[in-house]
Amino acid sequence: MGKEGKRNISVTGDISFNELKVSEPRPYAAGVPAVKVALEHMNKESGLFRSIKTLSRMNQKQGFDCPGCAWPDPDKPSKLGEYCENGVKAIAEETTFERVDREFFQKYSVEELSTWTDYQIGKSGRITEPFILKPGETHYEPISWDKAFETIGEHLKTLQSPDEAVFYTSGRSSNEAAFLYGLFARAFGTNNMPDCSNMCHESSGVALSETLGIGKGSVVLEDFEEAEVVMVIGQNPGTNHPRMLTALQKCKANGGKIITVNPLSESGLNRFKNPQQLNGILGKGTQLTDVFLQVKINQDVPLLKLIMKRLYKREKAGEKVFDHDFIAEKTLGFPSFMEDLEQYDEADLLHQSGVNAFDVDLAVELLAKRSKIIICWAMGLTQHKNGVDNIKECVNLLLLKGSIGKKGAGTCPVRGHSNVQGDRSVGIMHHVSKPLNEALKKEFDFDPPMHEGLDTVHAIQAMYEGKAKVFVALGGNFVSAASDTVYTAEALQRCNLTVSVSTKLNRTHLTAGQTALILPTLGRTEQDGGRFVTVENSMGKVHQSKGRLKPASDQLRSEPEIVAAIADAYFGGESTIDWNRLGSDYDLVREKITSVLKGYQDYANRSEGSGFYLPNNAREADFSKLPGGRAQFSICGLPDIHLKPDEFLLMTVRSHDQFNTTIYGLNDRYRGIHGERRVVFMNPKDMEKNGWQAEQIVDLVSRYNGQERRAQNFKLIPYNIPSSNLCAYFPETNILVPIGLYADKSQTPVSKSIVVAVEPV
Ligand SMILES: Nc1nc2c(c(=O)[nH]1)N[C@H]1C(S)=C(S)[C@@H](COP(=O)(O)OP(=O)(O)OC[C@H]3O[C@@H](n4cnc5c(=O)[nH]c(N)nc54)[C@H](O)[C@@H]3O)O[C@H]1N2
Ligand SMILES: Nc1nc2c(c(=O)[nH]1)N[C@H]1C(S)=C(S)[C@@H](COP(=O)(O)OP(=O)(O)OC[C@H]3O[C@@H](n4cnc5c(=O)[nH]c(N)nc54)[C@H](O)[C@@H]3O)O[C@H]1N2
Ligand SMILES: [Mo]
Repeated sequence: MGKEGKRNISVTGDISFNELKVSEPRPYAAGVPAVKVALEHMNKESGLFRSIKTLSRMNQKQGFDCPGCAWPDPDKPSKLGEYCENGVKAIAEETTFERVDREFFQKYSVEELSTWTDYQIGKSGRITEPFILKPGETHYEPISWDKAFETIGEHLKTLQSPDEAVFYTSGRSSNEAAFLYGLFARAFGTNNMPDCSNMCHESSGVALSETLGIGKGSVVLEDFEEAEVVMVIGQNPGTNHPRMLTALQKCKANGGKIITVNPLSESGLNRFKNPQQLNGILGKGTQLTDVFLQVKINQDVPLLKLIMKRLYKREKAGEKVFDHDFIAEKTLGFPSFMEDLEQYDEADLLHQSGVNAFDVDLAVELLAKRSKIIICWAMGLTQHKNGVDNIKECVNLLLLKGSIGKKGAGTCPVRGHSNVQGDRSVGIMHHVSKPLNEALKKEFDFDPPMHEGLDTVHAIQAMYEGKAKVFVALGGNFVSAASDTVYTAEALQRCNLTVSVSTKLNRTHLTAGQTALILPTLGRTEQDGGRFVTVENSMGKVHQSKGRLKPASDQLRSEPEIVAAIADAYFGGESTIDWNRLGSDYDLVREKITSVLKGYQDYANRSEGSGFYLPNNAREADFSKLPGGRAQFSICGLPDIHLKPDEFLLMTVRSHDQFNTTIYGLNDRYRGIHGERRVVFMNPKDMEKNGWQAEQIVDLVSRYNGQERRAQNFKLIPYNIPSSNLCAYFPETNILVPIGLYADKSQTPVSKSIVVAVEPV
């Protein structure tokens, strides 16, 4: 323990090296190795018999929703079970035999645990009962559920204003838990509801709402079978949404073409060997990408402008390239958009994008002749200063081609967490929604707060400045996921109380407030007293999820129960809402959701089986709520990135062996990295120019606004990446992302464009 009773917590853990082995990147994704690796993970964590039983229920009707990504399930799932290697790893993590129990916390202090790597922390297992870390104490100790809720209630009551509390949500919570949580925050009196979307697809939400009138994508899974062209921009589905490869494979089988835009040639977008097909196991698999545009980091806007200019050139030459009927009937702003586009110089755009002119022509050729176009994207577009513009530029292209609101075409922001979209739909947001507030008032008879709350970045700043004092997290690992790790850790440690509703131990439990509580909850795979919950996938379909396994401990409570008990402890019976009943009766929660929100009628019945779609105006090409009743063209400027000669632009990505801050293992098989995470990918010419060697040890240093931030100990890996660009894994590099640097309008930290210097040690 340090001076003044402050705990001496490491925010990075051990940064020494393991045993790095480098091989050539894989030429294909999945195939037999995927099956093998998946089964190894399951067997190691939770035994083979239990694994097979679990997997057979995953993503099936009557089964549970995979706790991995939000990619939708087909209506007719495979008899083998509908899952991928990384879904299996997610299950293995949750069903592990390891336990974080009384003995564990007696043995290890929080200071000692903080010196472990994230990998070691995560592997310590499932939390078995509620624990408290008291002011000045070094070890967590058990606490009863009642006492834990009482402690939270007391802290909340001592606040000067409800806005001194922050209620964070990660995207694994069910609709039922999230609805209750949002209801409680508002009844308590604040809109301080930052959520993981703020760091994820917020830029998509903002851009799509402003241009198409809905913050979600417009396509459904079947659209991939009809699409003539799918563009995959800034996304690595082979690792992060492996089941999407099956959809791309179907698209190709029907004659569709795939254009990939990425600084890296990701294996998953090259050749795909579907492990659920004989040809995938024995044969060569399917070549997915037809045209690969190796764009420089954050140069997608110049590239898209170049593509649109070249399409326009063909249009002017007499070809029918644009959909003029659609443009005239359904859109606003076309003339000024074209006028703006005219002013850019093609050679400049080409140079800035870093892409080969020949490849651009190939892409233009594919796009010119086809109109059923889907654009898919993820973090490669959203996590930049101009993240919102990146997406608006994609929308511009789709509008020119009339590729919205018809079969086989549309927007496809590929969501991250399995229920991140559902949490938003049922009310987790820091913005004020007037219709929602009015409906809540009518249904529950209280006045929801009408002022904006704090998003992730601003919640951290408020905690740092002492303006927010209680932090509650429904899932997630806030300190490791958010930007500027040292600053964020300090912000949390300045709180009077931090509360984590969690399945497994993580670093946020260690960067604790003066008092900290860990409330252990059920995972997706686990039985919840015969009840089911509901979730919404990336394409807006709501369906049931029901766990089947015996819970990791008989002391675990469900998220809705925990949220309701916190509310009850705070209100002490003086509320217009019957919290205890809502916490136990999920049907009642669903009835309330139906009364308060549109699109959930006959909720429980319709969510059975493959579920039901929520209303989606863009899918219907209905833009009546937008200015002029039309979809909007947007004028987007070029990205404002200017590197000095010794500077690089760093993107922070996921390895093949992690789910966000949960580290499954130390390999990134597709990129040829084994046994180590502290690596940074660099163009061989940049290495040569600086006289640096492969596997040389360097620090990455950000000097944003004259303030130094340093990530120590990385090994340089020569890699096929554009010059002056770098790539390393998150969360090890979050320490470099300045808290004050985030996307315009969406406030998403710029995790994909961090200006750094590379310093050999
Ligand atoms: N197994 C597994 N599945 C996951 C997750 C996980 O951690 N593990 N995380 C889940 C979550 S929450 C999310 S949000 C998604 C994330 O899914 P992705 O967005 O696919 O995840 P990232 O690893 O961040 O990959 C970003 C991709 O964008 C590229 N990229 C980076 N910068 C740029 C750029 O400026 N332009 C372009 N065109 N490309 C760029 C990178 O090279 C990389 O291929 O996955 C979800 N699914
Ligand atoms: N540098 C950098 N930073 C990033 C990103 C990036 O690309 N680069 N990506 C960002 C993105 S896209 C996202 S979404 C965020 C993710 O941010 P978070 O959602 O906050 O982080 P996760 O790592 O997904 O959270 C993992 C923890 O969730 C808990 N957990 C798991 N399952 C459950 C459950 O069923 N219930 C409950 N209550 N808890 C559970 C476990 O305790 C586990 O330790 O990170 C962001 N941070
Ligand atoms: Mo995400």
